[in-house]
This record gives sequence, structure tokens and C-alpha cells, in this order.
Amino acid sequence: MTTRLPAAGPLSFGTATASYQVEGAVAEDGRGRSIWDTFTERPGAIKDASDGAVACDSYHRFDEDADLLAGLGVDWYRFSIAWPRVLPEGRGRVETRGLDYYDRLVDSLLARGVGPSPTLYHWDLPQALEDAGGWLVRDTAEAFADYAMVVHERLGDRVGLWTTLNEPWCAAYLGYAGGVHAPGRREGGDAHRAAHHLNLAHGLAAARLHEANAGDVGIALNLAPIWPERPEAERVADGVDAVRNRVWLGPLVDGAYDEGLLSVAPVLRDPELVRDGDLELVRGSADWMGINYYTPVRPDLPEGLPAGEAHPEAGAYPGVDPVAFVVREPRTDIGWEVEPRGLEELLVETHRRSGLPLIVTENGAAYADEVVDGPDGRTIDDQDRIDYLRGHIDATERARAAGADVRAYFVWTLLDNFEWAEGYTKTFGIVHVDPDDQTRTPKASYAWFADRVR
Ligand code: IFM
Repeated sequence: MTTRLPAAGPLSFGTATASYQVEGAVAEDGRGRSIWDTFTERPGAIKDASDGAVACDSYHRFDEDADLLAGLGVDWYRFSIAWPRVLPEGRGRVETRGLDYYDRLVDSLLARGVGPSPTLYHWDLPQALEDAGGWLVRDTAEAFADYAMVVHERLGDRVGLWTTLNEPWCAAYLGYAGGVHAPGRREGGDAHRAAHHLNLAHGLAAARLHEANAGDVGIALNLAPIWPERPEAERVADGVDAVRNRVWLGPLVDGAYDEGLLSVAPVLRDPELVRDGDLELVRGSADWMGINYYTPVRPDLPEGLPAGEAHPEAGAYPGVDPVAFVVREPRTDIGWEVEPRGLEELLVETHRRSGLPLIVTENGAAYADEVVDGPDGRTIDDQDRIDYLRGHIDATERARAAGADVRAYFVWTLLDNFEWAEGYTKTFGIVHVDPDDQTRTPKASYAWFADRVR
């Protein structure tokens, strides 16, 4: 009996995490190095100079995490698999002790009535593959499909709801253009090569998983509603939309990169890069689509910038004219505008465009929590996070009422964890994790979410 995409009906609920953000144990049981192990060593890369070496220690505390999920009463736990735990060099030799860990985690969840929903790639590329060119080379996509099958062979008897990639926009453009995520490269327009290889990786893996009757295969995209701040910004907003949204939706839905995208990403016209059959392979390869939503994107023209000079925020949108991003109030602690209407619009529009069932695979908020140690123990009264979650779950329900086929909603995130370039300075969890000893304390939002789920 394997887990499958939830049927149409009442919204089902879950929470999400990712391997490097929670597992720790980076040198245990033969795990190879990932690009995040390397990137976190780079001076200045991470705000608090931290890393994921211990994180939430979920590698050892997964039963405790599963108990927290059972206490919430959620149907799903979305977690990710660390590629270098399974294939320390990225391809070839399989490390069975790494697979054993995910085997234990899956069993622990199922024993508590929680459905496992693994993501195969949430950014921790094996360093050996990066050394061979990373996502800029085609071989990485092929290695990904082989890796997907190794995981499927081990977990496929119990798991049938698969996510191939998480937020490939971040992997391609924050990693290879903006340089703010691992591997920290600034390759300009070549980052579009990474985007194509990520599309191909999804397509190749989905085809192999489908051949093996693996169940329901999806991809989690951080698509964004693009709202130009004024009419003059419409042209740059179209470029932002191309690089943020259409570079993924085009192949998945139409089997093509559109002309507007090709004009900002001319490398995608290269027939050596985009080979015959690549885009056809990706078209229709997803049985469902995951939407990770936090905030809308409001492009504007940067005032006062000399013509041709890149605005700092334009680094992650190579080929798009200098562009600025307006962020309205209210904002969360990470500086992202709170706007649930963005989620509603995105769900309605993505369902209309793709016709696919959707899952909100991530949604949540960073707030600076006040931790109070009282006579009855530790409490965290995070009303701002409750308001955020309530607003966005209501928006999801409105989108469903408007016809969007949304099957499930997963909170980002179960645990306060390693927030990439922000280190541990930004907390999104509905459970507080003590940075010194990893003690878990459910916040008020945990109790609120448990009520909402039941
Ligand atoms: O923590 C991340 C997650 O890994 C991917 N989506 C956005 C979250 C908040 O930044």
C-alpha cells in the first residue's frame, strides 16, 4: 500500500521541511559532501556564519518529529532526501546506510498515520557533481534520474507521492546567477543553462518513475504573482515573469520556451543545450504541481540607476533590464510582504493554465518569536504567525471555491531550522527548536494549526 495524491475533497494538511535544514549528522553513515557544506564555509556567505552540521538533529530525533506530526493530526509530512546520503559521489556507489535512514523515517511516519511525501532535490547537490560542472552540465540531469530510481527502489513499496525538485528557480538563479545560495556562482545568462538542466532532470526522473509505476509525480515551484508597480514597469515585469514562472510552466504545460523568455534568455535557443525531444519529455510529465508561496513580486523601474548598470536585486533575473522590487507593508521578519491574495490568484491562475491538481507545498512566515520561560515551562505566543497562516489557508479555500483543484496545504515549516543564507536568524517553525540542545517546544501556532486540521 503506497501513499498517493489526495483525492479531490476537503483540503488535506501537512507540514514540510528539507534535509539540509533539519537533519544535521552531515558526516554520519557515509554521507558525502554537498554544495551547502562547502558554501557555508565561505566567509560572509551565511549571515550568522552557521551551517547545517547539527541543525535540528532530525537524523537522530525523527521519532520525536513524527510524534509532533501525530500530535498535529496532519495527513502528510513533506521532507527531502539528501542526494549525497544516498550516493556520496552523486552517482555510482550507493550508501545503504543513507537509504536506511529514510526507510526508518518513512516507517516512523506510517506507524503514526502520517503520509510520507519525499522531495528528491531540495538543493543539497553532491559536491562531486558540482565539481564536474553542477547544474550547468547535462550529465547532472542524467545522474538525477538514476538517483531518483535508487530512492524509488528502496521506498516505492510505501511511497507514491513524489516531488522531483524543490524551487528550481532558487537552485538555478540564486545559485548560479545571484550567488547568494550554493554553489555561490555568478554566471549571468549561463544560469539559464542550469534552469534547462533542472527542467530536464525533472523530465527524465518523471519518465523513469512513471515507467516503474511509482505513483503521482510532481514538482514544487516557487511561482509568484508578478504585479508591476506602475505601467512603465510592465516590460521588465514581463521579463521577471518569464524567468520566475514561464521558464518552468512553458516546458511543463506547452513543451516550449516562449519568445518573450527566449529574448531575455537567448542561450535557450542553443540546440546543443535544448536538444530535440527535451521539451517534449517535460511536457505533461507532472501529475500534479506544488506551489510554494510566501509573497507577491512587484517589479519597478530602478530610479537613478545609470543606464545599463545592474540593480543589485536584478542579479537573480539575468537578461532582464535593471529592475527594482517594491515591498509593501505589512512584512514578516524576513522582510517579505504579507499578501494572501497573491496565493489565491496564483492557485486560480496556475490551475487554469496547467489543468493540474495542486498542492500548496510550502507556505509560512518568519517572525521573531518571544520565548518565555515560565513556571509551567516554555511558551511562545506567535499570534502573528497564526494570523499569517489563517489568512493563507482562507485564501486557499477561496481559490478552491473559485475552481482551483487544490488538494492539500503544507505549512512551512514544522521546526525552526537552518534558513540558508540567513542561518538561524529567521524562524519559520510552528515548533521552536532550542539552538543549544535541540529541545522542541510547540508554539501557539502549533496548537492553532492542530485545531484547524481537525
Ligand atoms: O526555507 C525555505 C525553503 O527551504 C524553501 N522555500 C522557502 C523557505 C523559506 O525561505
